[in-house]
Amino acid sequence: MADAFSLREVLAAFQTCVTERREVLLGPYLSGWRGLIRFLHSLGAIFSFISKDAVAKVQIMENYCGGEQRDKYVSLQSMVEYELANGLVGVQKRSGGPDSGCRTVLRLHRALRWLQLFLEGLRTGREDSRTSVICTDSYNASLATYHPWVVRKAATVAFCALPPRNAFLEIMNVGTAEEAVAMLGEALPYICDVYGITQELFAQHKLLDLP
Ligand code: 1PW
Repeated sequence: MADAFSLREVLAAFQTCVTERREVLLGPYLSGWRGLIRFLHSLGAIFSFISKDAVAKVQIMENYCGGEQRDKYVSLQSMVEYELANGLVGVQKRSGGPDSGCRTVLRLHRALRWLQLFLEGLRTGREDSRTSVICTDSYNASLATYHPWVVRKAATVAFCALPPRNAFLEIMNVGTAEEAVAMLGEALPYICDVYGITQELFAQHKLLDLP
């Protein structure tokens, strides 16, 4: 099965995001997200409300990347510079205008932190640890802060449907559970790196609280 879906390729996309000049390229960033969304779909319909929002956010960004100003949306750095210089980033509450790239990426960025904590928990967890607990803990330590009660509730219910740790590692399609753990050990530093660069960029420009 040459085209079998594997989380290895998805995580590798985050590896190719970062340039020598420490810029984060939007192309591979979004293709990484597309892969994660495919993976979420494979977990079943119960995750569709989670993937739906991610799909919408990725779509907004793909429109920018393919639109008239596409040369401004090559990297996160060029996007931030362009949107700030042109007053496209709303710092007051959402105006009803189009969602900026900055506020949209901020949502994906926060979700990436969750993914990072979750995969790290999975990697270092004991064989008999519960995936749903790892997922809930990592969610509560990250993304949950930004979600209203109903979303938190629905997410926590969905997490209960996650398969046990070893079965989860196997659906990642990387090989045995041990091989999947080894792959996570290689791939996670790249996700950390992308997260860290983005966090610093957004902090520098005071964009971490965009409505
Ligand atoms: C197996 C783990 C995979 C992790 C994939 C991460 C997907 C993250 C999507 C979470 C979406 C939860 C429901 C939607 C909430 C939105 O209100 C919220 N979006 C996010 C990404 O947090 C905020 O977006 P908004 O309303 O300010 O446009």
